[in-house]
Amino acid sequence: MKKSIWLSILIGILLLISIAMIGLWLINRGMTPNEHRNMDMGTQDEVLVLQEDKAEKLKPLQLPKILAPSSKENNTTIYDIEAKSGEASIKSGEKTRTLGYNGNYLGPVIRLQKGEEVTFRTKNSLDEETSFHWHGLVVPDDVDGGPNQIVQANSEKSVNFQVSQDAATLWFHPHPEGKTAKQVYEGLAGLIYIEDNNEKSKNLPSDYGKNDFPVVIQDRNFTARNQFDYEADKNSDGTQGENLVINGTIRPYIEVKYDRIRLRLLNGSNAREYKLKMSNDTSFTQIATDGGFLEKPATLKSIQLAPGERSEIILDVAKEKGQTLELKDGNTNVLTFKIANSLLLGPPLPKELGTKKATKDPATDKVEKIELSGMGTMVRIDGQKFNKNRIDKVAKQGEEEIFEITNQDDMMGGMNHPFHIHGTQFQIVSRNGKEVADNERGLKDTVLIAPNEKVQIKIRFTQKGLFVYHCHNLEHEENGMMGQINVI
Ligand SMILES: [Cu+2]
Repeated sequence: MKKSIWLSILIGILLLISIAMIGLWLINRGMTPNEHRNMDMGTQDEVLVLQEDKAEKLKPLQLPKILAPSSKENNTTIYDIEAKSGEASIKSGEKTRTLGYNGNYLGPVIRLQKGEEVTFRTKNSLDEETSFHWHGLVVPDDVDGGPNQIVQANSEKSVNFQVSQDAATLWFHPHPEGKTAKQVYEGLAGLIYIEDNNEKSKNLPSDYGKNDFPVVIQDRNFTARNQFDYEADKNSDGTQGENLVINGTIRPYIEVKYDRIRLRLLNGSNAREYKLKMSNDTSFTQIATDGGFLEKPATLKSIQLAPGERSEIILDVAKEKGQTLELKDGNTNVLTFKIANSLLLGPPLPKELGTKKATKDPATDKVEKIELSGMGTMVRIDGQKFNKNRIDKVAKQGEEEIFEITNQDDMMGGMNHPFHIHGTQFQIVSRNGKEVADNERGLKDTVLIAPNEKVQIKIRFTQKGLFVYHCHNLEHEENGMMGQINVI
C-alpha cells in the first residue's frame, strides 16, 4: 500500500516536470533572440550578443553599384532613386524579403561633386508612405526629406539643390514618423559620396572597390526561414540583431592588393554601437568624421561608431603581406582582409586634410540648451515628445550658436543617445567642459552622448526652414525623441 502511494507521488512529480518543460519549450520555440531580450528589463547593459554564423562561408564583400546619372539637362545632373521591395540572398537557403533603393537590399552609392546642381527624382514603389532623407547633406528643408516631406505610396517627388559642402561620406534613408525604424531595418539605406578638388589634391585611396571600400555595418536577426521579422524583434530601447550584415553580406572578406586601403564606415544599425579594432591590435588612421575630413590624420587603435555616424579610416597593411586580418567589434569579426603577397604601392598619406578644428572658446555667447532624458517609451527631449505641429526652437540663418546638450540619467541609469541634427554640420567643442580628442573634432551631424554627459557643439545653419533633431537610436526616435527647429 505504502509503496503504491510513493509510486503515485513520484509519477505525479515527473508529470508536473514534463508539463513545465513542454511549456517552456513551446514558449521558447517561437521566440526570436530579441523577444527573449524584450522579456527582460531593458537597461543599456542589455545588449544582444553578436554571434558569428560559422555555417555561412566567408564571401566577398558586396559592393553597392555607383548610381549613374539618368540624364543631364542644362547644368543639372538628374538621378532616379526608387524605394521598392525585393528579395535578397543574404543567408544560404531561402531568400530574404527585403526593401532596397533601385535594387533588392540597401541602395547604390550616389557620387556628387561639390558645386554641381543636382535633381533627385524619387519614387516610392512601396505599399506605404516613406520619405527620402539625405543624412548629413546641407540642403533646404523641402529637400531634406525629414518627417514633413512624406512621399505617399506609388508617388514621386523631385528635389533640386546645389551641392554646397566639402567632400564627405553621407548616407540616405527613410524618415516617415512611425515607420523609419522598420523601413531601415528591412533594407532602406544607401551612401552618398561628395567629392571636391581638395580631396583630389590629397591623393587618398579613391579607386572604388579596389582601395576605397564602402562598409555599411548593420545587425539583423533572421527567422528559421531566413526572414526579417521586425515586429517580433522590435525593442523600445533599440532593435538589435545577433548577426552582423555588412553591405548585405554575412561574413564578408576583401582581397587587399594595395598597401593602403580606405574604409568608409557607416553604422547603419537601428541601435547597436560598435567599437572597432584590428585583430592584430595594430593602429589605423582616421581621416574623416560624419561631415568631412579631419584637420590632420589621427592615429587610433580603436574607434567607436554610434548609429548614424560615419568614419573614414585608412589601413596600412604593408607589413602584413600574405596575412589574413580582421576588423573586429569585441570578439566578433566584422570584415576579413586577405592580404596579397605583393602589394601595389600608393602615395603616402598627406599631413593636412581639411576642416579646421573648432576652438574651445566660442565666438558667441548664445547657448541653446537641449535636454535628453528617459529610456524605452519614456524618452523625451526637453521634457516633451515629438509633435510635428509644434516648433521647439528657432535659429537665425548664418548665425553661429552653441548648443549644450545634456543627457539626464534616471533611476534606471539612463542610456547613450546618438543625437542627430538635420540641415547642417556642427563641431564638438567640449564634453563635460573638456576638449575632445582630435579624431572627434571634424564636422559632425551625429554625436553620441552618454548618461550624465554635457556636450557643447558649435553650430550654424546655412539653410532656412524647419529641420528636425532627434536621437538616432531609431526606436527612440519612433518613441518621440525628436524636436523641430525653425531656421529663419
Ligand atoms: Cu536615444
